[in-house]
Amino acid sequence: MGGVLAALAGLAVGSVAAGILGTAQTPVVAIGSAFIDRVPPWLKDLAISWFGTHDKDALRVGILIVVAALAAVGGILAVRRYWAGALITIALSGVAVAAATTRADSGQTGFLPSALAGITALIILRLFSRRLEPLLATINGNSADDGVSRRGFLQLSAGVAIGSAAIGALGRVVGGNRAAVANAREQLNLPQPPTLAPPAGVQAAGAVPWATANEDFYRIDTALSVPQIVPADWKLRVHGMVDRELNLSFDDLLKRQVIHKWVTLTCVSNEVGGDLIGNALWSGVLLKDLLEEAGPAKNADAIKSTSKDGFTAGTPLPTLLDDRQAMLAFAMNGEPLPVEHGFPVRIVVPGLYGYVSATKWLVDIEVSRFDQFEGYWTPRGWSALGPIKLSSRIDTPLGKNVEPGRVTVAGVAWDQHVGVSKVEVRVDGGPWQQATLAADPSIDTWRQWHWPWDASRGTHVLQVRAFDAKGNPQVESSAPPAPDGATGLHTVSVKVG
Ligand SMILES: Nc1nc2c(c(=O)[nH]1)N[C@H]1C(S)=C(S)[C@@H](COP(=O)(O)O)O[C@H]1N2
Ligand SMILES: [Mo]
Repeated sequence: MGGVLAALAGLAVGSVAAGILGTAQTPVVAIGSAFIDRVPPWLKDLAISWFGTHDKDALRVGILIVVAALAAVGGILAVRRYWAGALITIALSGVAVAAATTRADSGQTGFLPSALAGITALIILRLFSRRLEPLLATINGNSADDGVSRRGFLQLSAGVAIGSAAIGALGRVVGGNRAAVANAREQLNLPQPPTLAPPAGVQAAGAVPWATANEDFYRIDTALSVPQIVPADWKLRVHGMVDRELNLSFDDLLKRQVIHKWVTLTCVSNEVGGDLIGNALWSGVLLKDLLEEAGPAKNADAIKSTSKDGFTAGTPLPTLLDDRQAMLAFAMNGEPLPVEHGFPVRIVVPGLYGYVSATKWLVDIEVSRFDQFEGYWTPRGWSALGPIKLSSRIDTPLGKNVEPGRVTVAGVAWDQHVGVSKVEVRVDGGPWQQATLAADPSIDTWRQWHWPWDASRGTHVLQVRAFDAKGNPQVESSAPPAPDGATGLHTVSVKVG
């Protein structure tokens, strides 16, 4: 109890210190971020499949439970031997300090919140063990004032609990960066796309809409605490193997020619049939223009883009210079980028998985060569290059009670920057039947499809496959997401009647 309260007080002080210093490195964030940087890919995939996009909440809770358990042990030890409890406290905060100093975004003061948390916990643990000494003596029959010392222990507990809560509340106030960013985002007046209207799509009940709303857009990143950047403070440096280094402010960006383009983003971790994919109207400036202004060296073949929190992606230079209109995006569906989706500026490259291209909270672009660096995920077991694979998904009818008769089967198929030419569906392993494709503004988005099914009573297996623009069918053999994207046919079982 004393140990847990000491840890709580320490964590509260750590959060306030982080707020005051303007660093994201609270002790929990420091440990969590360092943990995320080191987890093996299979564990990351497991976390995503168990907790979906709540994987980070799960990690936070997990860390708190482990810290509380260790702190409780420390508290129990400290009753007999203060130094034994103190050792656990020092070890815990030591881990947090070490974690904080290894983070790219921690700056020079990133370790301070964790250090202060440790010192606070040590002091409070000492107070508890002082209070408990007389109490122990009473239990052992050496003293008579047990009422007094018991009261003293409870008073101290209440005091520490209330103090921690108050400090925690204060932490929320001084952590005002979040509010400042939210406010600046509200105030932004960005160039609007001519129309937000998506092309007429498939209207079947249960069909996933062609355009994904910002609130529904999947989120994947390594950021335990979302980087908070005020546009006025945003700077982008374009450097490396270039003729001229560029330094751009957010205003500089807005002065350039703005483009608006529908692009379907996909995560390499998306399982067959998964939902780590979304389609949005992005607004921003062409990377091609910027890079040509900087003048990439003839022998450069990649850019290394870096986020505020140290994530990096390696993207092939040709995909940024060809006609696919790779961009520095600042708006999503007519709104400034949501903070979790990279505010104020991110990269969007049609045709490449997010991990090799879609850097959020972008701050740096280095023109380079693939033999000179590795993006964040490459040394973690993922392929250096990440072109999106042709795939398709059934969205309806799923897990519903289906009546016999005419049923609309519908879904999406995608092969960004190649294009989808045909989608087929089959029932119970029977002949493949051609589905109808919805209109499509370009080859850089997914395509909706639908197929009328005369469903008979019983349990049936539906499968879908797509063909690319050149007529190549989707790969049917099953492969997991690692190292370069899942393959296989989406197969669902439907109960009719
Ligand atoms: N800064 C940063 N950018 C990032 C990532 C990240 O971890 N950090 N993850 C990438 C991955 S793996 C994907 S799939 C996309 C997801 O973008 P979204 O969260 O906006 O859907 O962002 C990419 N950009
Ligand atoms: Mo991803």
